[in-house]
Amino acid sequence: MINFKRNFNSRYGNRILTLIVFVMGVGSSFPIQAAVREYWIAAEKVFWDYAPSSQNLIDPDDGLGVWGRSIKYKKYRYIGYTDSSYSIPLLQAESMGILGPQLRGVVRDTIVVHFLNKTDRPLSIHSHGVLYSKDNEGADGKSAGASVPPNGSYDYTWIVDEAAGPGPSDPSTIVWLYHSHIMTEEEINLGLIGALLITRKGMENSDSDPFPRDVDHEFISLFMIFNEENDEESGLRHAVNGRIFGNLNGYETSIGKRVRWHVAALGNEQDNHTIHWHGQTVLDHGRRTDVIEVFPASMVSVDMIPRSPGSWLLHCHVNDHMMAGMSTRWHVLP
Ligand SMILES: [Cu+2]
Repeated sequence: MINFKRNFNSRYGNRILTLIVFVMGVGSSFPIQAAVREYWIAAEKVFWDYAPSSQNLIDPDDGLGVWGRSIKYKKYRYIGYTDSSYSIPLLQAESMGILGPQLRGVVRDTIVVHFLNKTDRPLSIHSHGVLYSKDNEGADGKSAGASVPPNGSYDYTWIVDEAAGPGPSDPSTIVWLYHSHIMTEEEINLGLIGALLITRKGMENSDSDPFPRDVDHEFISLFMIFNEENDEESGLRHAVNGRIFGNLNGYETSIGKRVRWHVAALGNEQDNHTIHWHGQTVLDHGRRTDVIEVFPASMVSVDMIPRSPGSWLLHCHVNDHMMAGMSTRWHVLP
């Protein structure tokens, strides 16, 4: 595999390079496209707190119920770093919670993810949406990137072709999930999950800033029930980005801003969620609504321009999930 490391010295974990080279996969080759965005991601064991306030911040009088018997667990996470020293973590918005680093690309880019497995079990990174050779799939058998052993590393190369970007009816950015894909269900439940945003070519702010120029704030919301104790109700954590009962902070915007929500779900058959915003409607591919339906591994991007100031609920509208804490607030300043 091509080693780009010496070409970069990035403090931001996202540098571009103009170059045309070829990646040779097993039985296939893809041209690397003009801009290369580099990321350094380590998988690490962490303690995760589903409710750092130890309170039900939605209905304080109700407390955390059976779902609060334990709120801290050993989890595994993808942690982003600025460079190959894996010493300085990337800054990450508080609202992203347990999610891995926010990856971004623009159509025609190439994304190179340098993965270092600092845990005690083999892991991988498999991304939805992008173009990859078998060795860059991060899944399925014995190909090179399918299983990275403890203390091992691997460089994944993903091509952001037209088919990885927004379609004709999509907004200027769309969301893809990435996750580990060996014991997939276990690894997702452990917390090895993140999101990749792809911007339509020409809608990026600049070559170095892939953020879409027609949006002021982008938020990611992963609705997922983590199973901590053999499917016992008291062991289920009905979470938004890994936080329960209003403990996810950082969804902050203001009146008139152009806000895009990238909503996704993961998990099992109970992870059928109906995401509801109070105070505001969203535009979902031309359809006006204030509830978005997601199934496990669904990914959808919707837009809004907040019209009413306040701290508003954002919650799953499935009764059992709502009662179990799948709820937080988003804040609209005047
Ligand atoms: Cu739900």
